[in-house]
Amino acid sequence: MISEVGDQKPEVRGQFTRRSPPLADVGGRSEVRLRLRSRLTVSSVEPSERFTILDSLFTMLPQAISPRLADVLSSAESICVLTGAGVSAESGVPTFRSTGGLWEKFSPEDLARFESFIRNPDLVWEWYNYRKKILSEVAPNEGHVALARMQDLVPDFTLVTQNVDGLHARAGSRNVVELHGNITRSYCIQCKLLAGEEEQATFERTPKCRTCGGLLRPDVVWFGELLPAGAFEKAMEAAHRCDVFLSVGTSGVVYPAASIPLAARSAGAYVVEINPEYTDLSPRMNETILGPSGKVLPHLVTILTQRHSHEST
Ligand code: BJW
Repeated sequence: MISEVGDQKPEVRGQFTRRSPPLADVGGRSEVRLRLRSRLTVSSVEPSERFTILDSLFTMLPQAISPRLADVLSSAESICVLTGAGVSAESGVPTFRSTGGLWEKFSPEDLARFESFIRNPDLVWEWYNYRKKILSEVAPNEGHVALARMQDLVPDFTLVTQNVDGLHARAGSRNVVELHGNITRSYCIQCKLLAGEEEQATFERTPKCRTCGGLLRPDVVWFGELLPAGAFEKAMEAAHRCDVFLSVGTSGVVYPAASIPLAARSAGAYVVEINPEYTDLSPRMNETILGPSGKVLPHLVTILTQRHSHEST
């Protein structure tokens, strides 16, 4: 847990405790769960530095992976992962709702709705261009890379993301199910034609469709809009057939994406959340690993790799 206190000098106090999380067990399985929680007080620390602190602490803690999780991973035939903005945080991409997140500066009501786009398309494009600029300057982190490696270590692997940043594909993940679209694409609100990158390159004002002159909009899903055809269905199918489900770096407040881990749990999967903080979903997980995904996910890959090498000998 991190808290910022006024404008004092940077100060870090770290302490690890094994404690019971504020969890109510849901579903049929009863687990004895040990959680390793890092308790930190960080004053006047920039967001990028906060990760460094959590990173360095978590590096020391492979034992934060519970024996139960190691066990289910060792025999899992099918794994499904849902990621959110937190998985890209260690790359330097701001999340939406955390302190210093995107919504702090820009209200979602102003920017992530079709009506708002119609009211002020220039403002919305300015926001997306700001985010595209950040993306052009960052690279996938160890969490993205770990998930890309995972796809080759289990017979059936599905990566579902709410992120529009394309970092999973850049890390080498294949067939990523993108629930909320992709920021690199845009389409015409009139004739619906997808536009090329060069049409979006006129960043001063809202770009226009070459074919019909209509306004181009980012190919992302705003509030009140339907998810891309087939994406949610594909995610739910994977959630229903998986043995292990990982919910990584999402606050779990946006639906229908947040219902996917819950569906996996109802269908009998072992559902694990990876996040430095507890979320709305935490009480309904089998376990929550409190830590940054860039440090936790490589530990899971190590377990899967060991199993893989056993199988191939
Ligand atoms: C780390 C970390 C580290 C930090 N490692 N972790 C059912 C119930 C209630 C409401 C609804 C419902 N069904 C539909 C709704 C309405 C609405 C909704 O959910 N509203 C809620 C806010 C209440 N949903 C919709 O409108 C959806 N459409 C829909 O349902 O269509 C059917 C329909 C049609 C017509 C009428 C009614 C229904 C569409 C939702 C679209 C969401 N779009 C956005 C913008 C996308 C484009 C863009 O990027 O610009 O998607 S909003 C934004 O939130 C974005 C994200 O994908 C999404 C989720 O955010 P995420 O990823 O969880 O990020 P954060 O910031 O919230 O959390 C980051 C987490 O990372 C934190 O927990 C950190 O602790 C953690 N973290 N560092 C790991 N290093």
